[in-house]
Amino acid sequence: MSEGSLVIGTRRYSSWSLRGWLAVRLAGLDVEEVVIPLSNDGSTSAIKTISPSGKVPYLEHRGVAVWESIAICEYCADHVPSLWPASPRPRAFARSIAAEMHAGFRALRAAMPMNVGRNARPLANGTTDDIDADIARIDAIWTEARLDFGQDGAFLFGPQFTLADVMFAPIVSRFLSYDVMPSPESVAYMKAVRAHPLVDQWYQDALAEPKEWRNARFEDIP
Ligand SMILES: N[C@@H](CCC(=O)N[C@@H](CS)C(=O)NCC(=O)O)C(=O)O
Repeated sequence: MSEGSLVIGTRRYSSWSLRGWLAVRLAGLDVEEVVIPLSNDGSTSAIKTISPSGKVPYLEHRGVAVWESIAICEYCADHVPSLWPASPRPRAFARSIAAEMHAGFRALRAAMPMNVGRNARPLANGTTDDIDADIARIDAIWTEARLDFGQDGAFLFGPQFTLADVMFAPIVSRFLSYDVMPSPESVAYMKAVRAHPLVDQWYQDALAEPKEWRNARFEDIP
């Protein structure tokens, strides 16, 4: 018998669900997964009856309710502290960039919604200054983390896939989908994230979802 449940949205599209799911799986929490197909209008009634915020991911574990992906990350780190880097300086950097991701990059997120079925196809109408600014900032974050903290491994803080990597994994997916090519350092990082076994498992599960769950809001981006 599992110790609770993790409610997520359509894997193909639900970038915040990917974050929550990665954190929960990295922490090894024994929860069953409940997938709710996202509706086309961003207001899925089945989610509203379950999650206090009306959004996914939503975690219930040993009677504790947690929502918001960043809070789920912190809950997982309460159980497995090594999900954050150990030393104060990299840990502060990791927490800062994870929070920056949670709060920001709205232009990029709106223009390039996650769609793991889209492969290296640029936006037909090109990017705007706001989107380019988001891409440049993400490239700078990844490069700084990799050069300052990550040199002994493939991820932002080295060999371990931390909660900072968790928060940026859907951005990697977007860059791959919309053929965004940042610096060579960041491109190497993107390849490492895509090859991570849990990220790959998410892709396989997403690509196996029923076609009826496909959603014009995400599929019809030219
Ligand atoms: N700030 C929230 C964002 C969660 C969010 O917006 N989730 C989307 C799916 S990716 C959602 O539940 N949307 C409601 C819907 O599509 O009905 C978090 O970090 O978890």
